[in-house]
Amino acid sequence: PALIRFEYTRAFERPDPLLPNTWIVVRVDGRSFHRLSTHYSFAKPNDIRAINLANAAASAVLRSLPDLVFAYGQSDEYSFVFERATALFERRESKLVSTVVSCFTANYCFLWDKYFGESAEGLGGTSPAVRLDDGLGGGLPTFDGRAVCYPTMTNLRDYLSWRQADCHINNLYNTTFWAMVLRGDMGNKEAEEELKGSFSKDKNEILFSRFGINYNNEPEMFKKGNVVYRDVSPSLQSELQFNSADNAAQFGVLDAATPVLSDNSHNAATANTDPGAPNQLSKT
Ligand code: DGT
Ligand code: MG
Ligand code: MG
Ligand code: MG
Ligand code: MG
Repeated sequence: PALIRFEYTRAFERPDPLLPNTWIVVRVDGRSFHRLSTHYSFAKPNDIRAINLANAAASAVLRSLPDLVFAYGQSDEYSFVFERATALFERRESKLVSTVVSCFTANYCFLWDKYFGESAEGLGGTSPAVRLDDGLGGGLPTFDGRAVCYPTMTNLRDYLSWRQADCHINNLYNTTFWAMVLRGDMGNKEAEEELKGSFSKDKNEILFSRFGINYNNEPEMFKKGNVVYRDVSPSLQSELQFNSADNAAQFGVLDAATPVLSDNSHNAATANTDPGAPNQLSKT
């Protein structure tokens, strides 16, 4: 019978179990969000609607996958951390990654209207001709995903600090760049030129002296990113060094300005890492 005759094709599938006894991190990242953020007129440099939407989608992912303990998000990415001992899907990489990406994407699209509102352009709501042509898959947000295993808590914490340092550096650059362009009436090129090779203190100085902005007073969620977490054990919380003082935030979406990883991990990760000018938003 057909079942027997064709069943051999199953042997072509490759096993892909992830290393046991390690922290599995699945990071999703928006596809072409530079274009998507322009297409939907995201506020620059931070659109609070997009941040809240990503937090809500991440929260739904944690609700759907009980083995996830923690998630950290910034820009168009979110990192999901599985319990070290998880046996979900026998730790098969393709199952874990595809399930997280799919769950996040589905919720992100489903919740779009709730966060972007009726007034904003609906998701994919452009004319069919534009939709076919816009290189955005019909205007629908999509995400890629990857899994990485971290053997020690230090490695895991350093990974999160790395993503947070990325957030900090980009946000400081973008905040300064857009202040110069939108409030200082500089051209994109001109602002880019001036920021080339600049250090953190230079950007802080530009913000303060020209625009009266004290970067330290910018919203925490812009400077540090966002966390969503289950009711994890106090020991894990303290090992990860994230602030859990706000109980209302537990397993919820951190809509308000909320400290995430501790200042220690933040500073440790960013102390030597300001190479000057990542050009994230400079071409818009
Ligand atoms: P990819 O990931 O290789 O498909 O390409 P992109 O374009 O997604 O690049 P990526 O992920 O390195 O950078 C994220 C982009 O999303 C970056 O251009 C900034 C943009 N973005 C993220 N959040 C916001 C926001 O809140 N407001 C604005 N205006 N842009 C944002
Ligand atoms: Mg990318
Ligand atoms: Mg992206
Ligand atoms: Mg990204
Ligand atoms: Mg099935």
